[in-house]
Amino acid sequence: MNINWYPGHMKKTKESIKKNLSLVDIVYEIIDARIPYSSRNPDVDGILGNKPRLIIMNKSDLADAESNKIWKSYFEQKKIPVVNVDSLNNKGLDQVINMSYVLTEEKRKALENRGVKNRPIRAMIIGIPNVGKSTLINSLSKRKGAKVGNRPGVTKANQWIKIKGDLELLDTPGILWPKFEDKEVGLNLAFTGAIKDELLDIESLSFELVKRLNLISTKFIENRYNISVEDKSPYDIIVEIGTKRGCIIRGGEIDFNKVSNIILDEYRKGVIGRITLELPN
Ligand SMILES: Nc1nc2c(ncn2[C@@H]2O[C@H](COP(=O)(O)OP(=O)(O)OP(=O)(O)O)[C@@H](O)[C@H]2O)c(=O)[nH]1
Ligand SMILES: [Mg+2]
Repeated sequence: MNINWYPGHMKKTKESIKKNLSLVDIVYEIIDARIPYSSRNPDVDGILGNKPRLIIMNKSDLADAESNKIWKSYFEQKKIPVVNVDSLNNKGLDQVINMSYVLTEEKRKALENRGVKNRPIRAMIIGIPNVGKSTLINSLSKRKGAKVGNRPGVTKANQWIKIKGDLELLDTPGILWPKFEDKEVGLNLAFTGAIKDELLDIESLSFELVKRLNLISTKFIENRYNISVEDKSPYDIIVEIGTKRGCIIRGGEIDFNKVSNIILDEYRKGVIGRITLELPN
């Protein structure tokens, strides 16, 4: 889903998230492990205030394992709790549950002191489009099951889902706007599929991706497409990949649209490799 964000829209979103914030004990801020900086909403700290928060680096399976560790310690140094998750394959979910208990200890104690016993921890997910909010909700709820239904006294529209460890999760995630000001960030979002391929046309985007991948390591393109990239421009490389993959139109010309889609698609699916696009400064 792609959303055009306008100031009015952003304000509304912020308000509705703040309203939901008052219903939960902890927030899961979900980001893309391949672009942990670019996939964070720029205003998230202000929106969350002092609410306990857990950063979920989702799609960790698509990101480089060593870079996952680097980012994890980066956030930990900033005293922001973080877990690596692959919500497509249910990896890291137990850590999410355990950390939820740890991070809400104060709140649980306060409730107990007021005589409220065994009240489930309530959580909600927030994140920019396409980071995996729905997939995470599904994988967390699969383990425990059914919807709780409308809770009396709580806004009708809010459905709660029981998840493992007697937690409850708000079934509607907060969809936040991405950063838009920075060109590099825009490219990262487009490479990973977080925004529609409209920032650049698909052909320019694949050129930029080939350039970027080769900057990280030439082995990715070389191994995947079985070609040498030495002394070749992105244009030459794409022509070679296109030829190999039979992306040819009448007259023997390269079908740049087709080959560009192949390259982008293969990066996004992780078949070119587990590649993290940015590291902490
Ligand atoms: N490899 C991998 N793919 C994932 C993971 N989580 C989500 N995906 C994929 O990422 C894409 C987007 O996932 P969604 O759960 O729809 O993302 P969303 O945040 O709900 O997206 P919007 O509702 O559009 O904002 C889907 O193709 C998922 O299969 C993950 O941990 N690993
Ligand atoms: Mg969704």
